[in-house]
Amino acid sequence: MSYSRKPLVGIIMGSSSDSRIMKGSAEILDQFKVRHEDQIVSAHRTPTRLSEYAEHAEKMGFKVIIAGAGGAAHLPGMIASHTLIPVIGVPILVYNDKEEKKTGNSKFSAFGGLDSLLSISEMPTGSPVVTVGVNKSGNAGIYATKILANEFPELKRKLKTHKTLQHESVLKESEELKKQGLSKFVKKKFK
Ligand code: RP5
Repeated sequence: MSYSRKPLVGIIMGSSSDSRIMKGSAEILDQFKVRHEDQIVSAHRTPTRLSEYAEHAEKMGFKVIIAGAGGAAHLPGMIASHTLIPVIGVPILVYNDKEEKKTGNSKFSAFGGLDSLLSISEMPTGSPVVTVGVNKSGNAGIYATKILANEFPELKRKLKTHKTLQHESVLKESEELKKQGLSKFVKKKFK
């Protein structure tokens, strides 16, 4: 079976407010041509959907779930407790875009994303969620691809190329930095 024939990754988020951060996962998976299905499942507002979604994910044959949430982020942990599918949690810092639309003020998590990070990573023994850094949804996409690469050798090859490109881009930037000197480099790059 090819990894691009049907969705192998389920991306879920607690609110549409999380979508601009969570799109980072989708972009990486698209880059690797890994199909994904994206949904909103709120642990607090739609609690019964949690178990329904877990059943759906198993029926669909997802191999990984990427779950993002902000604040008291229960979604990744609760989904993990409902399924054997590995869950990657994305703690989200900026949230409540809806508030921003209404009032012009964006509402940030009171503890700068640490609330969400700890809620997701500090799962009790026996129900783990692998957690990426705050807002680092792209890393969740890469990690999901790495899990799939155990089964699909072509993805392993693509990940190797991805690593090589990263290496080359650092070397290229370092060459420019060396040639131009630090002051010129910063002026040019961040003007
Ligand atoms: C969490 O509450 C969501 O994951 C989101 O990060 C946060 C705020 O959601 P909204 O009030 O903007 O819908 O459950």
